[in-house]
Amino acid sequence: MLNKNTEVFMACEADYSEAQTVLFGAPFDSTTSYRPGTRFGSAAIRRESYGVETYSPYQDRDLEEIAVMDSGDLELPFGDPREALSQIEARAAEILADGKRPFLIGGEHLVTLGAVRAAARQYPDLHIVHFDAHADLRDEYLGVQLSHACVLHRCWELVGDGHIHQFGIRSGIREEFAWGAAHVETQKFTFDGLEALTERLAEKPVYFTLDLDVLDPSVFPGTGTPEPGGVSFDALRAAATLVCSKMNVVACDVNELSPHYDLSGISTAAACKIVREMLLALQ
Ligand SMILES: [Mn+2]
Repeated sequence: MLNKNTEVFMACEADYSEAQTVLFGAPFDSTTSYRPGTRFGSAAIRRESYGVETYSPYQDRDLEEIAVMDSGDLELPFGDPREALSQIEARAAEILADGKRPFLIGGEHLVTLGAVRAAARQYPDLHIVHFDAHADLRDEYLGVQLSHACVLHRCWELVGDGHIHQFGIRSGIREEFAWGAAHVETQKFTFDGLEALTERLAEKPVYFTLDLDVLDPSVFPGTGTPEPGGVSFDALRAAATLVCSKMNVVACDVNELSPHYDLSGISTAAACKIVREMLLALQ
């Protein structure tokens, strides 16, 4: 008997009823400030996942042994961030309401705001752990508030002071860092302090947002705003595993892969491997 060709992230074939984590893609890049292309990120990650193993030698766990569902990509309207965000919010809210964990794959970083809106409504004491090269704390960029350059400022409006914890940040304007010093916690350049944060947040509900451009462009050139001086793949893998295994991550996302800027495919492979490690650590 022949079966329909329905592509999912490798081994993420659980039924919705049994899945604890539910993947969905948001192929949206309308506010990207420099080089667009992240709309192709989620599909590339899904397709290229078959190039890496389901088994993790780091964690001695296998995706075949856990229940994850891949619910596919949303069909988002390009050029309308408000409508796109409301569709992302609705999908995340549905998954959260069913007692499951949404795992969003971008798309540009603005997509995070949709999922954070849903998570903050369900968990009023929500904390956000944010890995990125960029502070993303501007109030507006070129006169626009719904921009990927402003996404963490928009999230701050939902979760408040002291609830955003940034790591790896190495780019922004002076005013962003000054504003951030009063409202969020920012660890520049590294993941120093992450282990202490896992203890401080203990059982607090956490939204984990991972902008892959926190990686050095030498290992992750496939992104719209590459920023030299980033962390190594292994440092990111260890840090993301720590967050997902030690914190109470109620929702998360991986964003800003722009696969066409890296014809070697290494960036997409790195993204696939990080998603695998996160899925395994979340269980
Ligand atoms: Mn970034």
